[in-house]
Amino acid sequence: TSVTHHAAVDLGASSGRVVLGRVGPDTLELAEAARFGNGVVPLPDGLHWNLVGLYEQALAGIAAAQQTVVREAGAGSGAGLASVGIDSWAVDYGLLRSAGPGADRNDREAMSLLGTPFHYRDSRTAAGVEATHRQVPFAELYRRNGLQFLPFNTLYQLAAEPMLEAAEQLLLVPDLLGYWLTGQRRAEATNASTTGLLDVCTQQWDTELMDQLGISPSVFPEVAAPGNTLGVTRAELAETLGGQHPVTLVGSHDTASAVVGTPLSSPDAAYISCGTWGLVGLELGAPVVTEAARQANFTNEGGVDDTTRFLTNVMGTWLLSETLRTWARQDAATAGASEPSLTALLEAAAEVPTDAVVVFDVQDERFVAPGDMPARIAALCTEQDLPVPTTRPELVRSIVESIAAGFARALDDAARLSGRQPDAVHMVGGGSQNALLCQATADRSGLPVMAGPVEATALGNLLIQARTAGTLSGGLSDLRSLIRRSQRIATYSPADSAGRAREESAR
Ligand code: LFR
Repeated sequence: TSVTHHAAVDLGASSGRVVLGRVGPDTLELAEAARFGNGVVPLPDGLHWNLVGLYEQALAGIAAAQQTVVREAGAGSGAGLASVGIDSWAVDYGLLRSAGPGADRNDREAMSLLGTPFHYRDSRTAAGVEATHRQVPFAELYRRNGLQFLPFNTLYQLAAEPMLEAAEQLLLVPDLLGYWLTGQRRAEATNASTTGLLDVCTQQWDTELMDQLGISPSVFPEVAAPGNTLGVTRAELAETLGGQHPVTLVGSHDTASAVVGTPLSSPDAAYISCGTWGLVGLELGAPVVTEAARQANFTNEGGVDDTTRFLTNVMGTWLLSETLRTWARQDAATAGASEPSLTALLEAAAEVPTDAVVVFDVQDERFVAPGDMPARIAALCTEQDLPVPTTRPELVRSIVESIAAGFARALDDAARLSGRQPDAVHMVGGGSQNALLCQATADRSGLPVMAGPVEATALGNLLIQARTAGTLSGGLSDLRSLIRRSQRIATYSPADSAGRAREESAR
């Protein structure tokens, strides 16, 4: 049969999902098997993730996907998932060490998790940044790893990691879930590129850099490229998962899968993968590790099929969601108040007159940690002699326009630094559903915005699985043409150029 079924486990910072894909040369259909919340877990020693909980949700989602496939084909048909693939946010990790002898354990080499993995928004990394740059200045780091400065890059976290000494192995989040599922340990290449410890040219571990930083190279498993098979789900899980399924390495950094799932209209087209973060940039054939790129804080992350993701992190929907969380908390203290809804707020925000819009710098560091964003925005505006947005719709509109201004600047930088001239920008991910943000991005960048698909990350994950299974073939542009044929994409034209066109035709 030419159609195969695959389950994509896609974990974002604020929600996770398991998506069932039916894929064939002319077929690309998605069905959500599970969706669950994710977020910051505050503990006395800092901010963490609940990774064991996410693993449990992933298991339930894979099981549900398998059941759907079996039900639709009819029991006894032998139908089932052809594979599973996992992606998540980058940089974060779990540390492991040998579990030691255990009489009932099947796997004699089993490893135990050491401690509770930290959330990259935890502030302990600040000390790690200083310690690291004292040993290797940022300019040299950039030459070696090609990575933009983000205070939470794995190498900085490790410089502030008390548990590292005791660890025998480090696995990034999708690799850790892959280990729990299959018992096999690898470092998937696209995500490994976000650690700061991968050589930007060879895409292999930079053991010399590790030595300089006092990090033992032995904690890192072998790097493996997407498109390889990690293993098969453990026999112990067969009852839960309705059998044993191959686990395929996909672009396990969610942004790498999102770029695969972006139907780029031309080699020069730019993209914005917009969720919690807005990742703004271009797909290139080789890294750009210039002084100008370093100063503009552009990163060269590894992409699927040896591409380079030349991009920069801009504030995404995090500022909006934290603002809504703050208001919900405040309203809960007021009897009779209802939960503020994003849809209603965005509708009201669209009516705010432009002279009430305040554009502020969304890249300000104070917005990284969770908390009261309306208060932090007000403080920033006051410091910079900007008017403070007064009503909720004004603030929401100002946030959206400020994010769009950040996107437009990053698009300009991407063009300047790469020498490419983008003729369109693709907005994918949750942010592509925000019409106000799409239009503002078109207006402020002067480029048409092609919005969608929302589930670009899950799509990119599924397409690499299907290609690995032999259902699809070809390069990224072949895979993307299937997206173009099957998914709905909306276009937002920049107001300015529309206005100019009208003026010109009136003359
Ligand atoms: C997006 C993302 C970004 C990365 C950030 C932190 O979900 O993966 O690419 O910089 O999260 O891991």
